[in-house]
Amino acid sequence: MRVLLVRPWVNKKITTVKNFLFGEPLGVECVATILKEQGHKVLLADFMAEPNGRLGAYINKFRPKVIGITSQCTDVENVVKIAKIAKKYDKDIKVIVGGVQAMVYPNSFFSKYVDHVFKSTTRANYKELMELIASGKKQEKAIVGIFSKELNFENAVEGCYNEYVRPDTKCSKRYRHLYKYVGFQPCAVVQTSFGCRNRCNFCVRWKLEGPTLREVDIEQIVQQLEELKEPYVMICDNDFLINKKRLEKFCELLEERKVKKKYICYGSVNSILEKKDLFKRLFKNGLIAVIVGYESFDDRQLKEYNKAATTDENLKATRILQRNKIACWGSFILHPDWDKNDFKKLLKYKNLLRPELMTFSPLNPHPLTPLFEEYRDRLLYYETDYEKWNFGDVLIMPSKMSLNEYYLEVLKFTFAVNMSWYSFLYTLRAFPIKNTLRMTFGFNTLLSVYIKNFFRTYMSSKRRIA
Ligand code: B12
Ligand code: SF4
Repeated sequence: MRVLLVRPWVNKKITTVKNFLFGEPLGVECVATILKEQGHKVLLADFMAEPNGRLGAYINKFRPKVIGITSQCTDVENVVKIAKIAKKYDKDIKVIVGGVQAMVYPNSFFSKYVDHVFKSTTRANYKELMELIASGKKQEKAIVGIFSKELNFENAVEGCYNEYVRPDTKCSKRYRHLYKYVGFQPCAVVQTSFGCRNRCNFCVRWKLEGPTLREVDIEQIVQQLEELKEPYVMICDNDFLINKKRLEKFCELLEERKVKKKYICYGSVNSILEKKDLFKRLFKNGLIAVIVGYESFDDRQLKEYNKAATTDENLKATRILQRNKIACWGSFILHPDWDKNDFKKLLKYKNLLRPELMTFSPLNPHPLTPLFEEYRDRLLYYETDYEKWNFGDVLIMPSKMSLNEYYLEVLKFTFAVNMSWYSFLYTLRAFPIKNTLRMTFGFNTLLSVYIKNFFRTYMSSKRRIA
C-alpha cells in the first residue's frame, strides 16, 4: 500500500524554538522503516520543513491509501486539519495518528476524521493494522496499543512501550540539509537508549519512555553513525552519559572505525560526576557539547524537583566539561514562586557557572508528572489547552507578583542572559556566522513573544481594574 507520512506545519500560535532547534522527524522515520520492511511504499511530507507545503498536492501526486501523521502537544489542531483535508480529498483514505501527543493524550485525536490512534508503536501492531486495512474487512477486535474509530475509540488494549526501530533516513533525504540543532547544521538526530534512571518530578520523559533504561546495542549505533552523511549528530537520549562501560565501547568503536563526527548530547549532573576521567576521550572522539538540566540556583528547589544533584555538584559538572573543552549548555526552570530577587540570584549563579549557552523556560509540569498535581489549583490554562504545554508560556500563576510583573521579569531576564559576552564569543567561535545571525533572529522572535505576553497581561489587568 502507499502510505504518506506527514509532520504537521509548525503551529503559528506557539512560542516555538524552531529557529534554534529543528531536528529531523525521527518518529516518522522509524515508522517508515517498519512500513518498508512490511513491503509498503512510503513518502514523507515534512511540513515543518515546507511551511507552504500543500497536502492536496501530495495526495494528487502520490495517491496514498493511508496517511500517517506524527504529533507533539502543539500539533493537535494541525493534525485534525490534515485529517479533515485528507478525508475531503478521498473519504476512503485511512488516517492514522502517532507521536508523543498520541502517546500521552490519545483522546485528543478521537475525531471523525481520524481512523486509528497509536498509543504505542511496534512492528507487530503496525503489521496487524496494515493487514486489516488491506483486507478491507470490518474491524472486530482491538489491536494492542491502538485506539480505533470503528470501535468507538473504546478499545483501550493498553500496550507496551515503543519498540526500537532504526530510522529510515532515506525518506527525509530531500530535507536533511535543513535540519539543525542550535548553530550546527546539517545535524542528524539519533536515539541510542530509552528511559532515564532519574525521576525529576516535572519531567515527562521518563514517564513516556519508561522508568528503566533500555539501551540499543552500541555497535548498531556506531554503524548507523558511520552511514550518516551529516557532520553533526544530536543524541536525543535522556541521559547519554549513564553507562560508563557503554561509553568506553562507544569510543573504542569510533576510534577503530575512524568515525569523525561532532556530537551534542543530554547528560545529567550525576552521570558527569561519575565519569570525570572519560571526557578527554569523549572530546577526542567528537563530543562538543552537553545539555545539562541545572534547573535552579537554590538547593531547596532542586529537592522540590527531585533532582539528583545539588548546586555545588552542578558547578563541579560544568568545570569537568569545560576543562575538557566540551561546551556546557545549561538549562534552567523559572519558578512561579520567585520574586524579583530570585531572578537576580539566578543571573548571579549563571555568572558563576558560566555555561557556554543557557536556556530556560517557565515551570512546565506536564499533566502526566507528579508536580502537576501540586500546581493544579494555580494553572492559568486547562490541561486540554495542549499547545500551551510547550515550555514557552507561563502556565502557573506566580505567587509573589502579578502575572504582568512576572512577564516583565522574564523579559528582563531573557535580555540579560542574551547580553552575556562569553556566550556570544562562544557562538562566534562554534558556529558559522550565518547561523549566529539566525540565532539572533530566533532570540528576537522569542523576545517579541515575551513582549507580546507582557502587553497582553498588562491590558487585561487594566481591563480588570476598570
Ligand atoms: C528531538 C526532539 C525534538 C525535535 C524533533 C521532534 C520531532 N520528532 O519532530 C525538535 C527540535 C524539532 C523538537 C521540537 C519541539 N519539541 Co521536542 N523533543 C525532541 C526529543 C528530545 C526527542 C524526540 C524524538 O525524536 N524521539 C525519538 C522518536 C523515535 O520517538 P517519537 O517521536 O515519540 O516516535 C515514536 C512514536 O511516538 C511513534 N510515532 C511517531 N510518529 C508517528 C506517526 C505515526 C503515524 C505512528 C503510527 C507512530 C508514530 O513511533 C516512533 C517510534 O517508536 C523529545 C524528548 C523525548 N525524549 O521524547 C522532545 C519532546 C518530544 N519535545 C517536546 C516539545 C514541547 C517540543 C516543542 C513544542 C518545543 C517548542 N516550544 O517549540 C517543539 C515542537 C515542534 C513542532 N512540531 O512544532 C516535548 C513534547 C511534549 C508533548 N507532550 O508533546 C518533549 C517530550 C520534550 C519534553 N521534555 O517534554 N523536538
Ligand atoms: S535527568 Fe532529564 S530526562 Fe531524566 S528525569 Fe531528570 S529531567 Fe527527565
